[in-house]
Amino acid sequence: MSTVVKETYQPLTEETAISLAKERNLFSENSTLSCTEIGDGNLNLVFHIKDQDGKGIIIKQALPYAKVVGESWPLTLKRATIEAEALKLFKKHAPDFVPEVYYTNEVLAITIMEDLSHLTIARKGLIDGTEYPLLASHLGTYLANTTFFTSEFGLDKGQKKELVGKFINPELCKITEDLIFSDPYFDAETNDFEPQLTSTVEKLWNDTELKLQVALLRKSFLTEAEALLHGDLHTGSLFVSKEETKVIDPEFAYFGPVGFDIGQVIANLLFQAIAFEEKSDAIYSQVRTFWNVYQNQFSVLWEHDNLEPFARIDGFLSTTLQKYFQDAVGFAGCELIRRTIGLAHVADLDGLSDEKERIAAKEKSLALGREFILKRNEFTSIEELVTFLHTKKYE
Ligand code: SR1
Ligand code: MG
Repeated sequence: MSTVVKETYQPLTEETAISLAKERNLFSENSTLSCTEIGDGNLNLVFHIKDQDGKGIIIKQALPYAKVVGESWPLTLKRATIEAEALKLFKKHAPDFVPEVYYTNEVLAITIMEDLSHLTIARKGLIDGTEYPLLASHLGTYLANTTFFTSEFGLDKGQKKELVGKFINPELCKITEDLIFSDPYFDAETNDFEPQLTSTVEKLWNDTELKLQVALLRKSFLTEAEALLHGDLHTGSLFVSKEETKVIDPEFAYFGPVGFDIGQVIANLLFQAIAFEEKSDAIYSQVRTFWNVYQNQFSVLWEHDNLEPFARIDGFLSTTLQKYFQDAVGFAGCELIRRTIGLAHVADLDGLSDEKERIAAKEKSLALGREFILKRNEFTSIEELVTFLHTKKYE
C-alpha cells in the first residue's frame, strides 16, 4: 500500500483519509473503517472516520483555496499549522472546551483530532430550536481563560512576544480585515445582499460617521495584540450538546483585541434573537450570562495569577474589562453588518423562508449593528446593553 504522507500536498479523498488513519495507527489493526467528508464550512475538508464500533476521529485538511469562492481565491496552507498550535494552546488553558489534537502534518495541512460527532454545530442546533443552557457560561469561562493566559497579565512578557511571532497570520487576518472591516462599507465585489436592502446599504456606504468608527475598530484589529484570539468565534465554530461545548476551527487565530472574540460570540447569539423574536428574552439572558461569567472568571484569574506589577492598582481591572466590553459591542456591530450584506452570511437570517420576515430581520441586523458601532462607548455595563436590546425589540 502506498503511503499517504508524501513530500507534497494533495487533497485527501475518503479513501486516502482512511489509509492515513491506518498509517497513523489510530485504530486497531483489524478495524473496518468508514469515512464521510462532512465539511460544510467555507474553507476546509473535514473527514469523519469511524470503526465498526462507532469509535471515531476527525481529519481536517486545509484546501489551498477558499472553498466558499473557489480556486480563484488562493489561501495559505500554513493556516492548518496555526489552527493546530492554537488548539493545543487553548486546550492547555481551557481543557474542557477544546478537542484533543492527535496528529498534525504541515505538508498535508492536516490536523487529526478528537471525534465530536456526538455533538451538534451550535448554529444548526439553535436554528432547530434546541436550548443549550450551559453554552453561555462555557463560552465565558473558555474566553476568560484563553484571553487571560495569553495576555501579558497571565503570561511572561518575553514568552508572550514569542507567541505573538508564532501566531502571525497575515493571510487569514486579511480576510477579516476585508470581509468584516472594509468591504461591507464600500461597493465591493464581495458584497452579497438582497435587492430589497439596496437603499439601506447605500445609506451605510455614505454614512461617514459610521465609517469613522469602523475605521477605528479596524485599526484596533490591526494593531492591538492583547491576547491570542480564536479569530472566528461564531456559532458555526462550536460543537455543543446540553452538557458540553467544544470550540473548534481556530485557523484565524492571531494576537488581537480581546473584544473581537467576545463581540463575535455576542453577535452570533443575537442573530437568533433577530431571526426568532420569541427567543429574544432567552438570548439576551444568554448574552448577560456570557459576559458576567467572562468578567467574573477573568477577575478571579486577575486576582490569583496576575504577573503585572500594576495588577493591584485600583481601577486597572475595571478599566481593562470596560475596554474589552465596549470594544466587544463595536466588534459585534461589525459582525452583524458583515453577515447580513458581506460575502459570508449566516443561516439564522438567510434561512428565514418568508421574504418579508427575512428582509425585516436583515434590516434589523443592519440597524442594530450600526447602533452598536456608534454607541459602543456609552455602554458601561451588561445591564445597560440588555436594557437597550429590550427597547429595540418593540421598535
Ligand atoms: C473566505 S472565508 C469567509 C468567512 O468564513 C470564515 O469562517 C470566516 O468567518 C470568514 O470571514
Ligand atoms: Mg471556520
